[in-house]
Amino acid sequence: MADFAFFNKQFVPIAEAKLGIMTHALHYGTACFEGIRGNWNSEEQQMYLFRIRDHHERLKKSCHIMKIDLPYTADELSQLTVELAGRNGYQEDIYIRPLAYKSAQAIGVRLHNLEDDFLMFAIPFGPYLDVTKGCKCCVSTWRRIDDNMIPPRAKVTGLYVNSAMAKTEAWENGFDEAILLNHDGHVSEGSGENIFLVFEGKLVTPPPSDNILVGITRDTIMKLAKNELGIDTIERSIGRNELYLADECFLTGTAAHVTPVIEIDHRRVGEGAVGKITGKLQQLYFDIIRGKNPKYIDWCTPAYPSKVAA
Ligand code: PY5
Repeated sequence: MADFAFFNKQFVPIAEAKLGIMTHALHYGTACFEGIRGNWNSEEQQMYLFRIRDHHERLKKSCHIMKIDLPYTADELSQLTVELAGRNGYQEDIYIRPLAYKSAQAIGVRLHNLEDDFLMFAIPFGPYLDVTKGCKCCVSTWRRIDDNMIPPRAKVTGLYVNSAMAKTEAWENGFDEAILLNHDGHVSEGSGENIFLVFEGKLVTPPPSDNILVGITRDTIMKLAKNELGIDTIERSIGRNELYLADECFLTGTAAHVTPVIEIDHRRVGEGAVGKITGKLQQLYFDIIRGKNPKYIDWCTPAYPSKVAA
């Protein structure tokens, strides 16, 4: 079966979806994207797309900030996502990438007076970081970009140069992931993940004002911690030293799921293994994203509706 992409307002074989070399977004990073997971449930032979409407609502907000005209509602985008996954028919975990971009074949740094377009494709996608053993992080020498440079709340492609700088520096120095501080020196987030610390049984995570992307997984974890474990999350600025003193630490993101952090800057976090609260949240999260917890089934959209049990 050919893999399909949504491109130029229609579904086409992915090999036929090609962009011109003058595309504005390629030159200036003028595009907004999302990452959405489809999680394969082998018992049900079903693919569950996680929180698709929330992802598309965030995409709409990113486009608003970037003056990209995206002529679909969040519901229409969700419908297109289900259709894309259905046409591809994968029977394994996938990652869906919607991208709204300045499609004009034009030179000139600006946001105004340029055509926009939207594309979307899906690829098989396993774990992004080691969710079992956990990962080793460093504090990056690169600072998280400020709201007055490129709004971090928007998932703008150009913004990801900042993440790529930090990620590669971390990797070249033998770490799995980077933790970026903002301009005030407060902990902001990972290169592609939000960060949580555990102190005395409570969760602590940086507020949106510390230049984070307001993650959908972050929101999921805050709700699960509260509803299922009775644990509150405190949103407050975090100092670098707290990274070293936390009882537990984990990263959250669509790609990263819930990834335990076992070491930061060559210092053990807690016991240097997956923490108790981290482990519980991880288990809850993995069941929910595969549609195995009826209480949270509204977050999961089946990609193969014909297989939904009557
Ligand atoms: N922070 C940044 C900078 C991110 O890129 C992401 C997601 C998150 C936080 C977490 O957001 P959410 O929980 O809504 O996914 N990053 C993308 C992802 O699909 C790309 C990562 C390589 O996970």
